[in-house]
Amino acid sequence: MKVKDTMMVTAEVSGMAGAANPCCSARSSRGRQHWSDASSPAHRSTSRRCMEDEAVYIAGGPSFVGISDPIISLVGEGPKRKVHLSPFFIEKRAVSGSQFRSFVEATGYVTEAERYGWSFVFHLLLDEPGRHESPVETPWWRKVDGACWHQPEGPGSSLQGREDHPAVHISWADASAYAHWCGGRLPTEAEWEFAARGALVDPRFPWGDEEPSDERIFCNIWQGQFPQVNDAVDGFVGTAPVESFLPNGYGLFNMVGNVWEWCSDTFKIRSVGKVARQRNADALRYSERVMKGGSYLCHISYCYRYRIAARSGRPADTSAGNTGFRVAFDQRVAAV
Ligand SMILES: [Ca+2]
Ligand SMILES: [Cu+2]
Repeated sequence: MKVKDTMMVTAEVSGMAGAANPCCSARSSRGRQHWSDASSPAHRSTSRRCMEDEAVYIAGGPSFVGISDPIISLVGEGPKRKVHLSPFFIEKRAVSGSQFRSFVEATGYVTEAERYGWSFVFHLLLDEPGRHESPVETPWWRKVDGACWHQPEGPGSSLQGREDHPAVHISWADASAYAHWCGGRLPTEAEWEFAARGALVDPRFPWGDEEPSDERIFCNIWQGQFPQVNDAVDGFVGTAPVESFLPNGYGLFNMVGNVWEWCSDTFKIRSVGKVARQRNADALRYSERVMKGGSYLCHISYCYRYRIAARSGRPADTSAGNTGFRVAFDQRVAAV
């Protein structure tokens, strides 16, 4: 299918010293404006594949979302607001490539990256990055034909040897379809934050307040000079297995770093400022959804988004090599 490419990229302006602070997540809107029919008939499958022990019970109760002193402004980290959460379950790990393969094999689901015929791949992961187009404002992304969940760097690549890494090049609709198939749904942003805190009172990170360093490694982010030199002191230039590093207090792995995780919420900034209103208008226009957790491309100097309160809004049909998801459930789903 020939797809009208409406790839567009915007930089988000940060409140950090007034410097531009674009997000490491890719941004695309590929012409699709309607989402209710985005999933294939697989969406309606009643197959239940999620193992009972893959999700943990979260009691919920009085909680909050956001922070009162946003570090990156104009993306809606604040204000801190009270919420009340019903009990829910959330998976310990992001959905892996092999789990996503089971879904595709059972249902024949075709992802949006496959339907559109391309997805974004980080330039250092490509043998010949110069062969591919890049968005002007985020030149580290390359638009790679054929890149999708089962060939993350495009034709010639595969999941071999990294089946336990998170499924990537997953759009919001793809993630939602998988979640419904296994009897769940995407978590809300408030649920995601509650889960990420791991029973700590109000930590910056899932492990507490300690900033990661080359000596103290808690998650898969960027080390070195973004976007050209990744020292990979944490062991990973790209994705890490879904069960890497220590889990948080609830037993959840990689809530920050590794891959961005889609949430169910539509993206909105709670502010009446002019810039926020413009941003919200764009978000509405492009059916943007919330992503949480940052990715293997985050770095404090550039994209300080491996914090629990950090967020990003992206058009729902965006897919990239650093975007995945995990599933939440309202009730325990028995393994089949
Ligand atoms: Ca890394
Ligand atoms: Cu980032």
